[in-house]
Amino acid sequence: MTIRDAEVIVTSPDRNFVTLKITTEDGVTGLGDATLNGRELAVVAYLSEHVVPLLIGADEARIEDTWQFLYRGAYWRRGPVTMAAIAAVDMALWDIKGKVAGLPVYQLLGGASRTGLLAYGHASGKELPELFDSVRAHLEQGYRAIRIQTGVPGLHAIYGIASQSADTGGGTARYDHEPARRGARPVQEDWDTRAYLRHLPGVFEAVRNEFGPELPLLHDAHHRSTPIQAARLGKDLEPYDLFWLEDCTPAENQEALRLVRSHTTTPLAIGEVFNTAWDFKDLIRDQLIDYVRGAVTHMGGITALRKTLDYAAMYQIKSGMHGPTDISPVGMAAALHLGLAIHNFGIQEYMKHGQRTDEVFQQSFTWSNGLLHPGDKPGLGVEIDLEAARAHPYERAYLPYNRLADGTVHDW
Ligand code: EZ4
Ligand code: CO
Repeated sequence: MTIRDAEVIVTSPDRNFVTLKITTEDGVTGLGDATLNGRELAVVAYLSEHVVPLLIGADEARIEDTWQFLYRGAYWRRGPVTMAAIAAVDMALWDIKGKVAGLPVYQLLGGASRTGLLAYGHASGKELPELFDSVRAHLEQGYRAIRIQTGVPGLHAIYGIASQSADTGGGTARYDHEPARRGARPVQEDWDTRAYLRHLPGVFEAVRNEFGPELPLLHDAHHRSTPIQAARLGKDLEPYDLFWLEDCTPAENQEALRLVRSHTTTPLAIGEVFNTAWDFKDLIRDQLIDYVRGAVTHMGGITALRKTLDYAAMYQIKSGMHGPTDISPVGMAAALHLGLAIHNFGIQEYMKHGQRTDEVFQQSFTWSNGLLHPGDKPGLGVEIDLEAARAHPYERAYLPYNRLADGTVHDW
């Protein structure tokens, strides 16, 4: 068989998604997620102009070779746009291989290492009562692990706090946070790290008092602290036994994690903005992190993230794959197949997509008793309804950004 066609599909049911659909001469189709939140059309251009022409006539069975050809052959390596494009091709080829074999992708990766994947959801609230309601709502939905984000006194709009009036497709309020907003310009939010550091430990104390010691709790610091501030945060949160503290410092300066690590035993997770194994290499080798946050969609696909996670396994470092709603149902399915197969699975981030998204993408993964499972359909188990996709054309959307009180742009 060879590849007959490759189509780049842009759709915006609840938010923008970029999907690659590869079709073989025998009519087998495979899907890959290429969504890069807020910069979607850059990946569309990379795929359409530079990758699709190379795929036509290629052998879809050669997944590793295609990955190496697209990565090394371009000369210009790494970067979120390139790696999201390669990821989409890689996922689509695994989807095809599964369909040809009549097996779900996790079987091709070695079979299930567990019965299901522990998932965490996003609880948030500006004040404690709203936060507690949000935690309760997540527990009722079956979540067994919960990320806690909260308002900070004096700050008007900050990361991770849901707008409960947001209509996300089902028409119902939701407590989790989707940061991208449609519009001509990014929304501006506020930040003050000292106010945050004073406030957050008390929030975790209140949550522990209300919900007890067992519930795994997570927190995303979203790259906002300096190394010494992050060290203090990790130390101050130790009594509340976090599952992890995520992205405590900006990702570029990896040495920062050494300083944080020397001060705290709070487990550290990092890497949702990383895009290759090399971004993780030193952090893994020096045991400066506990969880790899890379997404299949942003790390160059199943092929590349598998290698990174196998390396991490040698150091008892586990997966914590990025799974917000800007990972499409296709990217989520790829994460679930990989997570089910590897031994060093840690936890999977899981925010439910809205109803419109579920109409465009027919998914076969299941969610019960707090555990996700990719299902047993051949391939990734996701199909796209092209007519439904066409009904939701692209709309420009941006992630927000931050300014301090004096107007300085701060890390987001
Ligand atoms: O801000 O997915 O852990 N999850 C996160 C997300 C990210 C968005 C960026 O595209 O940090 O909410
Ligand atoms: Co994050």
